Amino acid sequence: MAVTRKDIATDAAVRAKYVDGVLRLKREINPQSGLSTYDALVVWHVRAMMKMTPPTQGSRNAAHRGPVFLPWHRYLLMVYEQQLQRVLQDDSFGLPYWAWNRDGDLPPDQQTRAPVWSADCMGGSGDPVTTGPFANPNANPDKFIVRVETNSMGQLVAASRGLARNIAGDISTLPTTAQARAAVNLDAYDEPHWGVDSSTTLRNVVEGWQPDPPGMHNRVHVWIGGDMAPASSPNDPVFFLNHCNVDRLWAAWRRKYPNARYLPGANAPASLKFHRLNDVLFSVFSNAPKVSDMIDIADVYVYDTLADVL
Ligand SMILES: [Cu+2]
Repeated sequence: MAVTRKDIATDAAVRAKYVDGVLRLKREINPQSGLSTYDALVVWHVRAMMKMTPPTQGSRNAAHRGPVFLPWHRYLLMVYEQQLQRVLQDDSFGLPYWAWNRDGDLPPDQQTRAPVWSADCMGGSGDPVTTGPFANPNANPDKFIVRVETNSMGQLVAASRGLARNIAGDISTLPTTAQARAAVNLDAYDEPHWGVDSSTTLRNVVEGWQPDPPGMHNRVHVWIGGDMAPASSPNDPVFFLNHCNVDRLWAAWRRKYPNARYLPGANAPASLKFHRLNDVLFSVFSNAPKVSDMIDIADVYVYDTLADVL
């Protein structure tokens, strides 16, 4: 039975469950690594970002700046959703999304005060964040502590501090619904040179490299700032809500263009390793699926609505 993924801004029950699930995954410490189940996902994301794909496209990595951006993050979210279901003991729990495109339609000063930033949801801005369930760990009984981060070389290092955000500090507005619809309206999934060049394809535009960078997904990361900026960005639980909306755009595109194909295909050159249709997704865990396993997921989850972005 497929679960339904809902809008965190409008569903108070799913909001409370998501926060509870995050805190449970943060508390669940693996005695060998000293890291929590939640933190292991942060490590996985950093490792994927450090995994460059050979030999000439040095900027493309095993999860970003190329075609696999959407399927790889879909898999990360599916693993995360399964872990949340386990700790919540609720097989019907669907990972919520944050429809940042709807907040992006608001005047700039209202975007920072949208429901997702309320004290019973993600909380607010600051270094450390001072309101909400992930606020200042010294004053908060749940002690939401950032335990891993990346240094200036992009390498993983240990940390012990509160979560940081700098909302609307570097850029004043979120992407809009009109921009999201324009992305979903593009009929090509991706195209040569499969990177962050001038291509206006679904993947390149949704990731945020075109037409006015930073756009879409990238713009959401920059707008929130703080821990959402570096490779360790899954440290902020809002990371997954952002990516769930990104995934929703892909689902909308599949609805609009049911016959459009994922590209590149299985026979593309080895320089596109990790990004081809039959490549195994990069993972630090065993039994990772292939890109092709991420295309049809309607038996795993559905979105409550795609109408706003179609
Ligand atoms: Cu990512």
